[in-house]
Amino acid sequence: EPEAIGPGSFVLRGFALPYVDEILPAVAALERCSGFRNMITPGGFTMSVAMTNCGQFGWTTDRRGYRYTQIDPDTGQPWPLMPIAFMRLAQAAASAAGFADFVADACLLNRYLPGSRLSLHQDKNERDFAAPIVSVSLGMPAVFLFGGLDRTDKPARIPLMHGDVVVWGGVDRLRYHGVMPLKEKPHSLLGSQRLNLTFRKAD
Ligand code: MD5
Ligand code: FE
Repeated sequence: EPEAIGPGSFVLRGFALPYVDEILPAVAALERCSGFRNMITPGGFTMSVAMTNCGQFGWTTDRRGYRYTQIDPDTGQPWPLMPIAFMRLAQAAASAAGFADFVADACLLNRYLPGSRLSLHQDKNERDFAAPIVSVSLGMPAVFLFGGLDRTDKPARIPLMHGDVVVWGGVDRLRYHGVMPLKEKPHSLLGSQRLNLTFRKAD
């Protein structure tokens, strides 16, 4: 029962729930190698969302710009391997939304605390926009802002809850989007945080 929110975008409510017991220990393990950090934007602002990555490529930002790297700049080591359960979840969700054979080579992990937000932006550092992006929401609920291809298009507000998965593809892949400041409504399993896993084909 994928719920279409755009011509190429689908919400799969609760799709990640059967994976949560595998995902949380895997996040705990990978963050011991590459910890969550608040990255700096090219404009000099510290992001309120804390990020890390796993997989062959990881998304980073600093004063020099946004890019994908194979090495974690904080450790000088490769990003942690993508856990098998992550790969299975991303592929199954993409397939349920009609995107066959999705193989992610990058997983960005976003940790939101109360007040953390993501301002309107496009995801365009990937080489190939034909592949979808699969996004998994865990923990506290958030209001997702789903805009248009023009920054000034008024965004729709989409509530995303623990276990929800969104697949963004086709003509929606380059739409502006963001996340409203996180409200504190503690989650039974994750406490006062929201964790978002974003699977991409970066290369
Ligand atoms: C989040 N993260 O909830 C979101 C989920 C990011 C980011 O936006 O860049 O880390 S991914 C949402 C997304 C990806 C690609 C396209 C669109 C939305 N879209 O067309 O709306 O932390
Ligand atoms: Fe994004």
